[in-house]
Amino acid sequence: MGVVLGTFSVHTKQVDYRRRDKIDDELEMTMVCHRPEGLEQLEAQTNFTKRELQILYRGFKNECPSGVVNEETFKHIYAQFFPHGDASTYAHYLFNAFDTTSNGSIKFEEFVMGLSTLLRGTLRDKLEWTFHLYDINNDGYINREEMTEIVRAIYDMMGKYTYPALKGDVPKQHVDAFFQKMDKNKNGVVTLEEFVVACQEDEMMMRSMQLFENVM
Ligand SMILES: [Ca+2]
Ligand SMILES: [Ca+2]
Repeated sequence: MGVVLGTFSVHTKQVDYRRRDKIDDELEMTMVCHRPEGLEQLEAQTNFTKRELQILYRGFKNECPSGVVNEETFKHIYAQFFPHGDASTYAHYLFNAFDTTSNGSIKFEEFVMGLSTLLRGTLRDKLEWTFHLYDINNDGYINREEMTEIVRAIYDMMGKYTYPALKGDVPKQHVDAFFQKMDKNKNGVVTLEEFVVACQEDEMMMRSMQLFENVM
């Protein structure tokens, strides 16, 4: 999660440590001008406080003055964090996972809903979110092609220079290992339940999941 959040944690620190009152005033002004719909409702729907939502909103507006994130912006932000790799494919899938209305842009509301799950959700919530990220065609199953796509995208993002040990056929080995453990009934697809069970019962798998979490 460090990546998307990196941008926002900076703003949080600024608000925490620098001229709090002045920035609070400024924040209030910003909120008056660009108040997202139903902040109270968002507070109820997420695991963030109203103040946290205000701070997140300020960061969001700084990065995306138009009030929505499009895929290009998302890719641009990701590229900065992975200068040695090609993050565009992974950013594409991640964008789709945040864009719950599938209209090609992420509103603040969608952004904080995703963030709330990934940062403050239960383990089950996080695993469900990750499952939907991997289920590219959204049919309720992760098939081998989807898993291959995602693993390859992560490897591309990390880049050959960062991880020189990663070579050509490693993604396939990784996918085979995932599938062997997750596809309990050996029918060639992984359901949400298979995914959750496999992640929870296997410490290695969980560690690997957390590795992936770090790049979200
Ligand atoms: Ca699928
Ligand atoms: Ca299965």
